[in-house]
Amino acid sequence: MVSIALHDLELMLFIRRFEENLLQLYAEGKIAGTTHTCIGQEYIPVAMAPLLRDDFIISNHRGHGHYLSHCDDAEGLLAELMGRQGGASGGFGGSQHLRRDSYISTGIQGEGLAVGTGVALHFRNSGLPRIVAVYVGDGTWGEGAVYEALNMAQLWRLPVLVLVEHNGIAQSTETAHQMAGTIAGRAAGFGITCKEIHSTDITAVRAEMAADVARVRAEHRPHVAVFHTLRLGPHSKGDDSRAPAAIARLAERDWLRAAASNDPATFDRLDAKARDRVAQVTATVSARPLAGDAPW
Ligand SMILES: Cc1ncc(C[n+]2csc(CCOP(=O)(O)OP(=O)(O)O)c2C)c(N)n1
Repeated sequence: MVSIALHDLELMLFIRRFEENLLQLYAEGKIAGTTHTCIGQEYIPVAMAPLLRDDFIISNHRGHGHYLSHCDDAEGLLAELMGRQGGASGGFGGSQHLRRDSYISTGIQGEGLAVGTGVALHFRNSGLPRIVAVYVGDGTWGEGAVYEALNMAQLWRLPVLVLVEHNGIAQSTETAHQMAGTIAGRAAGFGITCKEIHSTDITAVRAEMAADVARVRAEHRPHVAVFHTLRLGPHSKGDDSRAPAAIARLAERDWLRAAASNDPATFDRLDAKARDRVAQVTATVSARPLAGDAPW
């Protein structure tokens, strides 16, 4: 039995239906470029967003759920993806490059941690009580920039919270085939604390994270949280290299299944609401003019 606040379930369902709709729009040729959906992982940013309201968020290539959770700007996101006016990055950044006042994303693996360490240095030097939360995948721990950033963050006592969405696969390579040791062990090499979170119950995840976020803020030091999660969609649009049976096994742990069986009536009501909102956002954005020529 899981207990999910209605607003959390509503947002998680909205992200799920929003991204399913994106895959459909790609299939229909209404979106160009690329997209990486976070289907199965939605509960992580929805759990984190209320803990990080006044902080700085750095996202990655799989960032729609992060953006919708932290920025609440579905029209800006879809307009960005469809190259329409009102897009988060003026219609020129696309899926992987979104920008708001205290939010940026990058498709370059590892870049987020390097940039985030610099932003955290600024916060510390300015005496601001803000922290930087950086979302990374487990496969990104193969990038050297991650270790340079962790080293400086720990040495300089910077408030960097690393949120690792450990879905066990990077594009088509299983983590077990490319990672020696563990993320926790690597963090420990720098003297950085690390917590592993196995639950997909949003309420439990948020409760687990609250004290760690407060400590990063109060003590000015980095911390790594590893969310053992599941990627249920393809890496990008239609490039899933896994056997259907393996994906079906993963889907048994989908938070959505637990929520649906927990309280079917509430689930159906909120799911219908999410689907309606997606249809409405799509209609609004589709009617907008194209963003126009790039300014460069
Ligand atoms: C520096 C760099 N190298 C390669 C890529 C191509 N690429 C995009 S996503 C990805 C896999 C990322 O895996 P992981 O960090 O585990 O995140 P996930 O996709 O599982 O969320 C790769 C290799 C890239 N974006 N940046």
